[in-house]
Amino acid sequence: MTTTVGSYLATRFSQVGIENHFVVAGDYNLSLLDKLQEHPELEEVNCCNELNCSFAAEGYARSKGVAAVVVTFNVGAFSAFNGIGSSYAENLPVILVVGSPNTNESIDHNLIHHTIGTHNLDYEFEMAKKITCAAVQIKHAQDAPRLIDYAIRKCLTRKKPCYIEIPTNMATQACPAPGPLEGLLYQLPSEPNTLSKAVDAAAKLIESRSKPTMLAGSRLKSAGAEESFLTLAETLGCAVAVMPAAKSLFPEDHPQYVGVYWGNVSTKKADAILQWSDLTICAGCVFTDYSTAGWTSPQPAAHRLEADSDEVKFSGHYYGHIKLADFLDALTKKVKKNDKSLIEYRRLRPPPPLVEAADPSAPLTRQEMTRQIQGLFNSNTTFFAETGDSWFNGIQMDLPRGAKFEAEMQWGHIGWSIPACFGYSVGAPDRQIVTMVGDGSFQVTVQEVAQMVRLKKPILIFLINNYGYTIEVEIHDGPYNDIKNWNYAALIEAFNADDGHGKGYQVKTGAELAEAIEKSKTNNKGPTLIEIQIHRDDCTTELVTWGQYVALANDRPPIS
Ligand code: TPP
Repeated sequence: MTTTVGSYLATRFSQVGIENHFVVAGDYNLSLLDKLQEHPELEEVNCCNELNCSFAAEGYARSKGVAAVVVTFNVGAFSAFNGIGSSYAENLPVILVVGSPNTNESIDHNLIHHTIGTHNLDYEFEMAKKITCAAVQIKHAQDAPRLIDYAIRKCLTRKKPCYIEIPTNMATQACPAPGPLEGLLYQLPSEPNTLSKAVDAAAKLIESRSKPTMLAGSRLKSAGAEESFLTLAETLGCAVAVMPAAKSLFPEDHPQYVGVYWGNVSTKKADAILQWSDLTICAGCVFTDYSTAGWTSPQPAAHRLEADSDEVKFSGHYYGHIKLADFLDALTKKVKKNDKSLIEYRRLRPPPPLVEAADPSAPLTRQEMTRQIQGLFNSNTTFFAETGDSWFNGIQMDLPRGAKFEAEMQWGHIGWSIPACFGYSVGAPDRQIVTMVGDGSFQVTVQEVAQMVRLKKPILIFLINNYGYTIEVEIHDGPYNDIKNWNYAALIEAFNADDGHGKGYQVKTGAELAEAIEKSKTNNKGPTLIEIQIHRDDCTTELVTWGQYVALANDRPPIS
């Protein structure tokens, strides 16, 4: 049986669960886009530019587990590389497909458009190899099944992006038809002997310590180990914290939950109990300058048992080829209850802060704004927190069970949240999406609000207009942190044009914010943007503290 290269790719997309592919058209990918469109279960989603397109796919992968983005050679792909970097950093399987020049161009030694004007056209492929887990170029149609399957298999199993370059004259060429899907999804299981040795040694270590705790990291999600983590936690009965990028991966209403561990900007005194503990079982944790508040809070290595996606390590031990969920499940069967850290935490737990409603007619403050936004959350909410003070505002909010928190803390590209929440909503149309984004970030990717209007996405955007790059002000201030003010709410009318249903409101008091939120609830045919104007210096104290430590880490002189 034969098919075409384009249809082969379409079938594979559909088989792995992709229902929408994010695209920006260009002459090198048009025949491929036609082939993808022919597939009855695939729907194309157009984006305004390739940067946004790659972030939209990144967001879709957050809700659907996998995504695809299709762009054109060089001019499109170079912009998309930024979102692909994000997918790599954030452990998201995104398939980047690039339509490239006709295969005869290289043979004929021609110079062609959308290139840097050299005869060698392999440089994009070489660049892609550095930021994906698999990069392939399809130069002969007969090779397409092997190369496409190789790239997608790697992408799915490693939870990292891949790159597939398809020349413009290749999409319509005949190639063998796709084989069974199982061949694409097959993964090597944990190595049983190593698993058993790792679990024995880990159980012994836990038994030897008197006050263990647990810490969830962001890779818990990509490893599909959230349930296993929860079961181990309930068996141990100890205090459980999450890292900032892992917020919502452990239920916040759970009696063992002790808050977000983020060094000296932790919530609910999670830092006090983790530092008191003599062993923390870290699952899927990523320790960086940001997540350790400028290296001020790493726990001593002797107090850590680190279990990652496919390895386990702790003092004097290293075990590879072990899946995180397998390790946690097997460990659950070996450990005994030890709730000392939880009992101690209950002694030092701070009382919940009493946040009272502000005077409705007073100028709006950050605190009043977060109080009102918190009131919107339910078990169906996904909250997007953009890089900036939105991280700290978001981290401090309490999420009901089922609510999800999304942030891009490893890559940290300002502007990510707007296209990412759009892509996420395409993948999860029934979730209530609430996004908090600063004015500086919003200016980077604002165009994608137009796609929310086009697809009638009822996304609620809180745009925090504090007149500048406040997070940068706290890290290292200068005139470069000032930005041009915009009438953000008015932009929605421009995006609506003749047929849109987006709404934009500008609010300066608590009463105005409450009214705008109420109005947003009646708008289910498009996005609602609420521009919240607050004072330039009205930010979280945590941002200031964290900013100072990160600045100190950045400014360390070279070691001579
Ligand atoms: N460029 C990119 C693409 N990403 C970045 N993270 C930066 C620059 C550096 N940066 C980090 S935060 C930030 C900048 C410029 C400012 C964010 O400002 P805003 O969105 O207004 O949020 P606020 O700090 O005011 O909460």
